[in-house]
Amino acid sequence: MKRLLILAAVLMMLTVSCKKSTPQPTDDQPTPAQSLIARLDTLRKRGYMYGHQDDPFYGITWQWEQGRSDTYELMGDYPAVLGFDLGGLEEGHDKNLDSVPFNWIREEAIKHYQRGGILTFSWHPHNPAHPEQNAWYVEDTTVVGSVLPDSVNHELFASWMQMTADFLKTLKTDDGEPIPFILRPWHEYNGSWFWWGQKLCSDQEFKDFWRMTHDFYEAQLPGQIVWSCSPNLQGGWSEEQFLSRWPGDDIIDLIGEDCYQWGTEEDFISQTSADVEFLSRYALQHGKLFAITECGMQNSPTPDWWGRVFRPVIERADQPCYFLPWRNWHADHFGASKDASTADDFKAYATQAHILFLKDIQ
Ligand code: BMA
Repeated sequence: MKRLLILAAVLMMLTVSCKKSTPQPTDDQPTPAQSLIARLDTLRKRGYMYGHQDDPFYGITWQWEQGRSDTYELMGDYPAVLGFDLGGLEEGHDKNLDSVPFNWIREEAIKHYQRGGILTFSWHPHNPAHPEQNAWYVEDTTVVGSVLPDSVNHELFASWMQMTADFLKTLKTDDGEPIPFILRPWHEYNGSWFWWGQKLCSDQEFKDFWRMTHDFYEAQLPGQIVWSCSPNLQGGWSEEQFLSRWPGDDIIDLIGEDCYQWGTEEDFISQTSADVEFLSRYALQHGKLFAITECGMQNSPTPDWWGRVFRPVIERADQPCYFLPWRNWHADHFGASKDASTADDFKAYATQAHILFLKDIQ
């Protein structure tokens, strides 16, 4: 009898310890998106990361060569954040608007996540009221209104969102876990070069459009998306101006600044500094993250641009998470590369400022 009791006690202990070592999912387990937000929040206290659009597909002097990366060839490491664009999925194309095959995007995105990297997606869909025209077709100011629920182009636009959602659903680990990512739709909305831009819709239409987008994807990919809202360089915001098109604290996780130097260095420095101070402060006060979600200088004619012009600007921000130079497409290159005149300066800046690359966040 005594032996039996001991056996029963041992069995009970084993059952308890088995339960302990296999955590059961509970309602308060964070979603993949919440885990990514927490990770970004932890990382920004250590420094800011380097991101790059289309890094695995082409560089300044090469295109479509598997295994290459301008970032790796200059820095000996990959970007911490990789950016990809979904434009073209809505047309059922195999390649995006920049000729990158979607299957290859999926492959690189999954690979990057599995090696510890962070992903961000943008989407430049065609104009839904003029589907043969691209995202830059701005001759019609009724387009945003026309895709809202019950409006004439809603069904078509919902089918476009569905096609992109179906692609994003294929971002899974080998174990079938959904991969979290940052989604940055309707960016640069304070400019008027996209069909969702400032002069192309009313404040209310824009905010309704954002909320519709958010609610659609959250229903399709619940808890998988970190939402980024990124105005273009404004040159100083008033709170009233900013809030007039702010989609809402309840649906945005990360505020971005898209900022290129097209004009003079002085203007870039003063205007971008004013923006990042305002936006990063708003972000901190409202429990949001902040990043420079697109940036660069076309053709990089100024060899010390990164260290001398860009660095003081990003360092005016309160706890930026990352900066993401745009794609290294021919002469339109914006990011780090050994083939750019900015190579040495970028390397010195990245090293001195302890910018975080992939290995730093793994
Ligand atoms: C723009 C340019 C375009 C490109 C688009 C989406 O800034 O680089 O050539 O098609 O982004 O990547």
